[in-house]
Amino acid sequence: MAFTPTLTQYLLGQLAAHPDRKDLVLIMSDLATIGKIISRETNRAGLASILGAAGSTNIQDEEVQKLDVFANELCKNYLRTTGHFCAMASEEEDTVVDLGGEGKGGGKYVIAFDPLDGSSNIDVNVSIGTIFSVHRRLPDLPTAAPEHFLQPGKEQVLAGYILYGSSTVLVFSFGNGVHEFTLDQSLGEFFLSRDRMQVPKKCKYYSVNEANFKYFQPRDQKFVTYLRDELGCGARYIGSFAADFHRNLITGGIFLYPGVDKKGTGEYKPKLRLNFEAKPMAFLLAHAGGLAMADSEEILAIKPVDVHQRVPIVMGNKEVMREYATMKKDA
Ligand code: AHM
Ligand code: MG
Repeated sequence: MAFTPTLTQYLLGQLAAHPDRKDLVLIMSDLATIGKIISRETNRAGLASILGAAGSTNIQDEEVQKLDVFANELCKNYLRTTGHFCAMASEEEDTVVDLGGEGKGGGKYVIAFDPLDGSSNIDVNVSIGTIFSVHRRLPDLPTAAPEHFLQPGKEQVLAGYILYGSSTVLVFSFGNGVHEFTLDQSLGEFFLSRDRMQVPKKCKYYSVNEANFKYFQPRDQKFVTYLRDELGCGARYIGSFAADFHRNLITGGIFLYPGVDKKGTGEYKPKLRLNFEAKPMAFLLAHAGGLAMADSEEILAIKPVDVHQRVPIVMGNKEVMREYATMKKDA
């Protein structure tokens, strides 16, 4: 019987090789525990009747689902006990949350969460995910200062997601390789399933809500047409970013959520959030040989101006992304 390393073994190996990474190793272990709890709740959500809307809206006027509330409260309350974080920002929180880590002798980091991404898919048994992004706390600022979350993505020290799909998988990077661990539910342990992930050379799929095609800028329309008609990519779109990202990371593909102008005002509005969705995925992609852009900028280079800022996203295979950059210049 062959064994692959458990997450614990992998993290202990990281600790031995990089003693300076001790805090991050402990943080990753805490995040894995959070993932196990959300995975359990997701699996029994129907039974526990916690599916459906909680009856409130978040700061972006989207309906909050009960599982979103659960996941958000869990992230907040669990991480508060660890002492590693001074603050958390969440897609589900209007303002930055003070996690009080400073008083526990630490609080050197801040974390941004999309506690349950793809929430429109909860009630229909389609994959959802938890996305996280960790930065060092900035010096000389109060614990819950928004400025901690206005750092560009290239400053992330840890990013990843937990995807609750046919299996629960954890994908993360400290900035030296992207790794996937799969949860054995019966043992409650994550096992290494893909080491040092790299986006395959071939761009197999394009993933976009094509119903929005007519509302895209001409250059985004041109790129989608190129992917479909010239590169011959197949179409795959789940509508859960973590799930769409994960598939494309494994199979090769381009994910797009460009700005849309539904009112004909000439303003192309993005949907996905820089801190909670774009930055962490761009970090993983960069360490897996891909590239993520927001219009003409690399996502990792963008310094957020607002904690809840949204950005257009085009990301995936580097060679194909280079074509996108060229198209933009010509547009
Ligand atoms: P959410 O974080 O509120 O769940 O919204 C984000 C989701 C992403 O997971 C997904 O890529 C996108 O919204 C789907 O949007 P659409 O339904 O417009 O295609
Ligand atoms: Mg969400």
